Formats: sequence, structure tokens, C-alpha cells
Amino acid sequence: VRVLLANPPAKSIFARLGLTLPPLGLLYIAATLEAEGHVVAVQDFAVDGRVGRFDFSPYRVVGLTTDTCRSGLAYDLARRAKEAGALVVIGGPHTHYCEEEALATGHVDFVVRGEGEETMAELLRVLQGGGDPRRVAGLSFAGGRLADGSLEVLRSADRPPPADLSALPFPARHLVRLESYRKAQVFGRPAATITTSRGCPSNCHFCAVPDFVGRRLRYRTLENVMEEIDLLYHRHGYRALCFMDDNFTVNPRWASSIAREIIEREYDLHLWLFSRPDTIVRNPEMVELLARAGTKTIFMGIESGREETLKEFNKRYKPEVARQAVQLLKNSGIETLGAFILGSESDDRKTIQETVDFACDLDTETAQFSILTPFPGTRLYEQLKPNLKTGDWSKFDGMNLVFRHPGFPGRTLERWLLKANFHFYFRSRESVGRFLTFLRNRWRVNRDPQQLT
Ligand code: B12
Ligand code: SF4
Repeated sequence: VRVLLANPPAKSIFARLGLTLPPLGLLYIAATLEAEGHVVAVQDFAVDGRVGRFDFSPYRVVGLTTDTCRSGLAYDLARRAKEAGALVVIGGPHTHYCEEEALATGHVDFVVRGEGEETMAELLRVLQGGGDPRRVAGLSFAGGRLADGSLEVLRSADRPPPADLSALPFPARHLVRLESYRKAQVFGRPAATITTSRGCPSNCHFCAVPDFVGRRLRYRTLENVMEEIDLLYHRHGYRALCFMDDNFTVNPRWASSIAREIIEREYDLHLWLFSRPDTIVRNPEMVELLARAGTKTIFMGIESGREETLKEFNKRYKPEVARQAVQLLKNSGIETLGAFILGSESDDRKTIQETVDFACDLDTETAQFSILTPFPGTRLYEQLKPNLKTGDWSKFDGMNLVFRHPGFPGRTLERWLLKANFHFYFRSRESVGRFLTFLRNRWRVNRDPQQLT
């Protein structure tokens, strides 16, 4: 079957800074389908946004991915694909929860729930063999109209997520132009993305991962991970890697074993990863190994400088732990990208100022401030659903306040977001210097692309 997998245009702050990364989920599905003999193309509209000129007609099946803030863009692609005569399938963290919305557009034939490698492969097998696709586990599709006029959603059986991640073929990176992503760098080096595990045992109330991906951690084998790293290093020539695992350090033995392998192979790599302050503080030996393996930046969900807010988010550590973690990383020569959330239910102007001051005081090298956003599938969403002030999903991007907050009428919180960034990045001569270096590096990358194959 001739299949197109497409990623809608990106609209996050990362994308505006040019930091687009290959759509790993689609590349995993593409690899699985190629292994079954299908002819697969991947179109990433996040790097080539010319949606209007794209011709969907050569493809029998079009698969789309989407998160919440890009769902409108994904449905627009679905409409175009449907008009061109394709069978349209959609997946990802948004439609997993909002399947009725996707099907009600009339442009989507199937919603794939959860992780889609096996479901998509079986769906194509059945389509090819002339069977009934509605029997394929993991799918939702439209039934008739119900008495109240709403759409009946029919679901096949649930499909458990892939238990053996090492059995999945490596992401089909050859289907995208890797040079298009060269602005995503770790300390001046274009970076490849990779995942070594799926899931997260924590249960932060604003995060979709515990429900969508699951709280049980699933790992690839170390051999399988190193085989992919070898490939990225030797064949593609990458000298930087971003680990996209939801929480790479949650199992310190796992993170340490990967670091040890990289050290033993004497790879010259710059590494970037997601972590939490508590796992950093509890595991100084792991931090040392990560540093020796080349870790340059750790994205750490610090969220807030207030104990009460951390409790509200179910973070299970105190602000002091974040301070210790940042210090430990500094001592090991690792930079911290601190992520902070503004607008918890107990926040007011004073407490926001406290969080911004806390961020400045921690002196993380970079900070990302976002506005608390209730994504479907999260505990926070269930809590705030009656208080949502917009149904426009494109505003669910961490830059807009989408629920009624007693402390922040109108667009006051959006103004605080700007102030927080200004305050943080212009807090000292050194921080302004860092910001300028970042801009200069981007310019240099544009002028002097490193060839990746
Ligand atoms: C890495 C990552 C990023 C990277 C993206 C890099 C990239 N292009 O790969 C960066 C840092 C840039 C990023 C940014 C943001 N992210 Co993010 N990110 C993640 C993270 C940690 C991992 C994603 C990943 O690579 N997973 C591994 C791959 C293999 O899985 P996958 O993509 O989910 O795909 C599988 C299934 O979803 C399904 N599937 C997906 N698409 C399709 C399509 C078809 C046809 C089929 C059949 C199946 C299918 O099958 C795939 C294979 O199993 C997830 C957490 C998570 N685990 O989901 C959050 C997550 C996706 N991000 C989230 C958010 C909120 C954001 C931001 C809004 C944050 C912000 N404040 O700016 C931005 C928005 C980006 C944008 N839309 O422009 C939320 C999304 C919630 C939602 N409902 O939308 C998540 C779930 C985390 C959370 N807090 O809950 N993010
Ligand atoms: S925010 Fe991070 S630590 Fe918390 S549940 Fe999500 S992935 Fe896990």
C-alpha cells in the first residue's frame, strides 16, 4: 500500500526559534510499515509548511499525527487528504482522548488509540487482504448519529502498547531530510533524537504521559539502544544526541548503563535529556557518569519555587531539591534548562514574582516559562473542564491562559509570561551575553550547515 505519514505545521515557541525535530512517532510507524513492504513517504509540514501546494492524491492511506495545539491544522490536512481520495488515519496524544471530535470532522476514517506501530501495520494488512478493518484492535471509528444528534463512536478492542520496544525497527530517518533539522543543536552541534524507554512512573497532574504512555516503564535492551547510537554516530555522523525519553534519569541504573557504554566507546558526543530534580539529587554517581559521557544540558521540570504549588502539581519534592539539583549539575559542568509553570490555581501576582525570582536565583543557564495548560487526559483537565474559557485548541500551547483564573483576569498572565522571560534573560550582564551567543549561533548555523546523511 502507498502510504503518506504527515506531521502538521509546528507553532510552538521552539518552532519559532527554528528548533524543529524529526517527528519520531511517525518515523517509528514508517519503519514498521516499510518492514512490511509498504511504500511509505513522510511529509513534515513543520519544516516545509506549504500545505496548500501538497498533492495527497498519490497515496491510498494518509496517517496524521497531532498534539492538542495543532489539532485544527491536522484536521485541515485530513480534509485535503480525504478530498484527494485517501483513507485518513490519525493518532497521537490529542485524538487518543478526543476521538469523537476527530471523527466528527467527517474527514477522518480511523483514530488510532495509543502507540500506533502494531495497529497501523495490522490495519494495512487487513486493507490489503480485503478484511474488515473495524476488527483491528486499537481503532475508533464513526457509527451513526445518536438520538441527541451526536456521533456514535465505535471502538475495536484495546491494544496493549508494544511490550518489547527492541523488536521495533529503528525510526525511518531516511524518509526525512535530516539537514532540515540542523538548527536543533546541543552546544553548537546538530543533534539527533532518540528514545530508549517509554512511560513515566510519576503522576504530575498537568502531564498527559502517565495516562497516555503509561506509568509502567518499558525499556529497549542496552544492545539495541547502542546499535542505534552507533548508527547515528558512524553512519549519519552525528556528534550530539537528544534523549527524548519522558524522564531519562528515572531509573539511574539504566541512565548510567547508557552513559558507561558511551564512555567505553570513547564517543565524542554532546548529550541533552529530560530529567527531574529529585532523581538528580539522589544519584550523584549517575550525574558524574552522564557528565563524563558528554551531557551538556538537562531539561529539568522545576515548575515552581513554592512548596504549595509543587504539591498542587503532585511533584513530590520541595523547592530546595531543585536548588541542590541545579548546583550538583553546575559542579559537574552540566547546564540546566529549567522549566517553570505560571498560573497554578493558588498563584497570584506575588507568588508568580516569587517563582521568577526563584528561577533567577537558581541561575539556571536557560529557563522556559509556560502557562499552566490542562491537556485532555490529565487530572488537571478533569479538574478545570468546567472553567475553560476557550474551546480553541490552538491556544493550548503553554503561552495562553485557557481557563478562568481568579488571580489573572483578561490577558494579565500572558503579560506576566513576557515579564518573566524579560526578567530572567536580562537579569545580569552574563545572561544577556548568553542570549546573544544563542542568537549568533543560530545565524552561524544558517550560514554554515553541517552535512548530515
Ligand atoms: C519530545 C517531546 C517534545 C519535543 C518534540 C520533538 C519532536 N518533534 O519529536 C519538544 C521539546 C519540541 C516538544 C514541544 C512541545 N510539547 Co512535547 N513532548 C515530547 C515528549 C516528551 C516525547 C514525544 C515523543 O517523541 N515520543 C516518542 C514517540 C515514539 O511517541 P509519539 O510521538 O507519541 O508517537 C506514538 C503515538 O502517539 C502514536 N502516534 C502518534 N502519531 C500517530 C499517527 C498515526 C497515523 C498513528 C497510527 C499513530 C500515531 O504512535 C506513535 C508510535 O508509538 C512527549 C511526551 C510523550 N511521551 O508523549 C511530550 C508531549 C507530546 N508534549 C507536550 C506538549 C504540551 C508540548 C508543548 C506544547 C510544550 C510547550 N509548552 O511548548 C510543545 C508543543 C510542540 C508543538 N506542537 O509545536 C504534551 C502534549 C499534550 C497534548 N495533548 O498536546 C506531551 C504529551 C507531554 C505532556 N506534558 O503531557 N515536545
Ligand atoms: S512531567 Fe515528567 S515526571 Fe511528571 S509525569 Fe510527566 S514525564 Fe513524568
